[in-house]
Amino acid sequence: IPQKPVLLTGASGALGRVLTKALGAQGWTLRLTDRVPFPDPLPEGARFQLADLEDGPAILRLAEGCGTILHFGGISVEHPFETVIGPNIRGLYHAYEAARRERARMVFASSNHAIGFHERTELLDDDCALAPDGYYGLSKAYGELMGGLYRDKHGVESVFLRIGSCFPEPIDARMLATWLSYADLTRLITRATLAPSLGPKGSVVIWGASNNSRMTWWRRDGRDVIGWAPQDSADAYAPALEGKTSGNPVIERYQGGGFTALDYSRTE
Ligand code: NAI
Ligand code: 15L
Repeated sequence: IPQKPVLLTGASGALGRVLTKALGAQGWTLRLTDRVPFPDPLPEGARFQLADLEDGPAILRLAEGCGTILHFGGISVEHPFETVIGPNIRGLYHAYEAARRERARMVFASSNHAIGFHERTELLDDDCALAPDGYYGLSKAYGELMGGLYRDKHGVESVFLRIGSCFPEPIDARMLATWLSYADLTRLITRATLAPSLGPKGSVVIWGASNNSRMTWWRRDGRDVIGWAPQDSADAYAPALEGKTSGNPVIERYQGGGFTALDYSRTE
């Protein structure tokens, strides 16, 4: 288990609750925060504090003494620019300032939507071009760039998790490729936190998908550096889900799926 407390932002959200339960059960000392109350019983040794990510001094205080920041808080789906910018840009800056002050490692919940406008026929490595599919994806791409700045200028380590679709189970055909099980997420966060080194660069990108045979879009990443390999698979859901496509050619063309088609006005 980690030697220092671990700060988890977005603790009251779907993945925050999953991680709180799982990491708390492993005996981790968790500092939890969100702008809405934590709805579950707190694991032993965990503390929850309400805070807005836009409140920089509050985030600095929360991170005091922490060795890792699991940054899961923020807007988690596509929204107008003005809605995204506060939580996901200003809030992210506060989280990185806290990591810099504490010399803590950042584990950033990035998203496949940072690269969502790559076509499904492409096979991407971790150094592929960013191709955000909306203002939300753009905020995740900015987060990865900010992590690069804090690495190069201040030596802050980052694990950038380009999470696919992390839900209890896959629910459509796209998720036969993109699904990440909760158990694989938990193991991923454990390795991202405990890995003694992030290699010579000081940061790694990880494609956050389970061991799905339809995941033919994402290839090389830093999983060997942290010692993670997914163990679950969406394959068993294929008979039930392979017909569950959208019928929309834009959605089916791009890796980001539904987000790419929102407010889409290209005509050619
Ligand atoms: P969620 O929306 O359930 O949780 C996000 C949490 O952040 C919420 O509890 C919300 O109250 C909190 N939050 C939002 N703005 C805040 C602010 N200004 N200050 C403090 N807290 C704030 O999302 P979910 O599904 O748990 O995702 C967690 C993270 O993982 C997000 O950053 C999301 O972008 C990322 N992610 C999730 C994926 C998934 O499949 N669930 C896929 C890719 C990325
Ligand atoms: C995300 O980034 C979202 O947070 C999540 O709600 C899903 O939409 C996921 O991507 C996905 O692409 O399935």
